[in-house]
Amino acid sequence: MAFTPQMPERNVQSAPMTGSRTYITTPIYYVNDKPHIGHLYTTTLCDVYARFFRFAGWDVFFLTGTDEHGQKIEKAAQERGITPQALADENAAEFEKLMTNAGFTHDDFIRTTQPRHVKQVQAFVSRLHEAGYIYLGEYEGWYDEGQEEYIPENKAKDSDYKSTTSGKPLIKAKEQNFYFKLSAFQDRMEKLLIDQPDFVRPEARRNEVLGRLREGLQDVPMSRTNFSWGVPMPNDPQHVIYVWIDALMNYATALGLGDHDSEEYKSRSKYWPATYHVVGKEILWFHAVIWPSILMALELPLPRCVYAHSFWIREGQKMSKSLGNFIDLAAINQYLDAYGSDMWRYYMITHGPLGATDANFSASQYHDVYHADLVNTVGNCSSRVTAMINKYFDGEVPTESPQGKRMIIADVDWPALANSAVQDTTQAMEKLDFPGAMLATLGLMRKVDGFINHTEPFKLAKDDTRRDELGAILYQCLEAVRISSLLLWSALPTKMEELWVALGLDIDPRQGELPKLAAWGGLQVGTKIKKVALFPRVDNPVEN
Ligand code: ME8
Repeated sequence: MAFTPQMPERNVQSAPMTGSRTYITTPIYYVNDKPHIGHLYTTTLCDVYARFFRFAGWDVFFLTGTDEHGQKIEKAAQERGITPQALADENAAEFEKLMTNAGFTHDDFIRTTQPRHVKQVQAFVSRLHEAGYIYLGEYEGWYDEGQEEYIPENKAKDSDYKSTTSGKPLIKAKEQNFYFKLSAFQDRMEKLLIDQPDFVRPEARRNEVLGRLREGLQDVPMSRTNFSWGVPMPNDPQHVIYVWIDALMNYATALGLGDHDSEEYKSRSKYWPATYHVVGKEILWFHAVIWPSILMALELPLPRCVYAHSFWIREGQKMSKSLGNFIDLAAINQYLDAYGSDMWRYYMITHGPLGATDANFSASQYHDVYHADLVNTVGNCSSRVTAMINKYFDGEVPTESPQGKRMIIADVDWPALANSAVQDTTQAMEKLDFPGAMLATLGLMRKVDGFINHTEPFKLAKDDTRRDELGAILYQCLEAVRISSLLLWSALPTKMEELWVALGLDIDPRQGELPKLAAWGGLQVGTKIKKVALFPRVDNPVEN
């Protein structure tokens, strides 16, 4: 057994939020499968967050990519009679194309077969070895082939010796491996989860991890010898590094943390530690326990939060290849064609499995949410206001301060309302509470609707003596719509940009000026605007 080095206490704490620099990651996706809703889902969550905070002026780094080593890839390539690298190149290109077509704004797309990654993984493993965290041993136990995961006896028994992911029987594995001394981190891991309750979110997931931690950590095999498609162990190339260890390190290698001479290190190491690793619940253990332990062993700071969402399911059933009920790209395209790409993003972030329970993907719910939130709220509110300004003021933005002083109508303090929508949306976004963020913004638009119904500008328009009042009402409505559109942009980029054009606004979100732009009064009096119709009604839900 290797010795148990003592780690300095400081490494137990992950870094606090910086408030102005943030690093968010998706899992890196396996290249043996075709992309599907799950991949798009996690990446959409990260994209909305990344866009919002770039626009808010933060220094953001958003990473996604592909996981290309391991037995599964080797097998899939053999079945097709091609090399694993050829299979990886082909499918990684498909993932990358999808990410680009979906308009995702990742700053890098990492592939684990890239030399930059391989080199750093070997450097990290050498460091772990030198620090005494790796030793040679014999593994005899259960193995989930599909997940490429070693399963402890008690967990295997609980699942009736079947994979909890694929349902396939676990296999008995006996092999000589290098082990990572995970057991050395028992106390520090428990302390981390207790001292920093937000280290794993949502709360229910944290409790699961803590429960399993308390059963005791066992050392884990970290190399394999029965196949060769992987990163060779630096000290013994007969072994390849276990795909999960290789994959987890992507979050650090993309920033060059394993190679201080690299360009990546110079320009990107400032982003470490990650603010969020966003993952699906099935891979939480790797991210919440194995990865932090590796980081502690490497004396690197820990991420601030591992966010493990649940699954999209269909008609109450898990989506799986065997059931053939995956929402695949063909199905997704039907939704995109019928409702547009912004609605896809909106549905993902507001009705997805962000919390501890799975979310049912439903065509009828999709249809209803589109009409309630986008057609009847965002669309209706913007078209009502722009139409009235066109009708009553020839499309020229009127003033809210006809006598040089802002008119207060119906006792509504619009600057305060808008300011709290900005604060509430930002705070919710920071917590990855996307439904909360959308509720705060749509709340502002709903107030505009209520204000119109209450003040009845269409009646005032008939009275020439009340033009000042009419102008002030419409200015306030349009200004609230403008501020809402800034807050909605990260979720609905296409339509909000369309709205900005109609409002004569020249906005480049990459300039990071959201806080300045969101201040009340930014709308210029006299600007020529056009009437908008952003979200057309759709007759019937998609059938599939
Ligand atoms: O696990 N609902 O890759 P993977 C929501 N390579 N999200 C889902 C989903 C569903 N039904 N199905 C999949 C791997 N996902 C490893 C990760 S990271 C260092 C290595 C999403 O291609 C979710 O984010 O199987 C999940 O964690 C991920 O896809 C798994 O992708």
